[in-house]
Amino acid sequence: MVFVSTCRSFWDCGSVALDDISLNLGDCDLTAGFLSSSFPGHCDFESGLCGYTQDKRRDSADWQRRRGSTPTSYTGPRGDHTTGLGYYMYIEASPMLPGQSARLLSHPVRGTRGPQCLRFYYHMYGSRTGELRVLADKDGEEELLWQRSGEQSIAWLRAHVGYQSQRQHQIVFEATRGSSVRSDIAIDDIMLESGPCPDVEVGDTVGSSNEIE
Ligand SMILES: [Ca+2]
Ligand SMILES: [Ca+2]
Repeated sequence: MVFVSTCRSFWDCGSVALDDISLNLGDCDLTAGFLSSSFPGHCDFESGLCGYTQDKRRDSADWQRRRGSTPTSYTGPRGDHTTGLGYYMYIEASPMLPGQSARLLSHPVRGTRGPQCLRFYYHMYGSRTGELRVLADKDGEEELLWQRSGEQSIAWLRAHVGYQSQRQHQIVFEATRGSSVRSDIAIDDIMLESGPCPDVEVGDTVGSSNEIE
């Protein structure tokens, strides 16, 4: 780690100071295990599903919790997002048929008048990757909040989803298998907060709602 201070010019060289630097393994927002117990809206899947549940009625498969790579080559992550060594949730495409989906449901979330921000990391790598959708289920009435289709990256990508719901709702992660077994789709480090999504940091090269980690 190198801190570099550069003078703008020979005549314009003010003072620069640094203080209280700390360096931790893992994502800046998240420290594995710690935040999941103290923030109910956050789940890193390290010690379980944090209250997320499988949909048993409106899909044909379940999400699986796993660490390390998925069993199929050329699809799925090599490790989780939190630390690289932890757990994530994913759909295993091999036993599923094309077009079949698995849905993961959050706790009921209270409605608010103001904006809410859902942040999570997703992994969609594989030549025939299907689709990942995020919905807000309000008593069976579903609103599409976010979606991606097809192969996105070999890396974990970040999603910021700002939305508003005055009614109680559940967040639904719905992954649909693509046309081949190379269609594993994974998610990790979900965070749900009240208030608008924070501005994306300087240096984001992919877009306002999508950042390579
Ligand atoms: Ca994790
Ligand atoms: Ca299911």
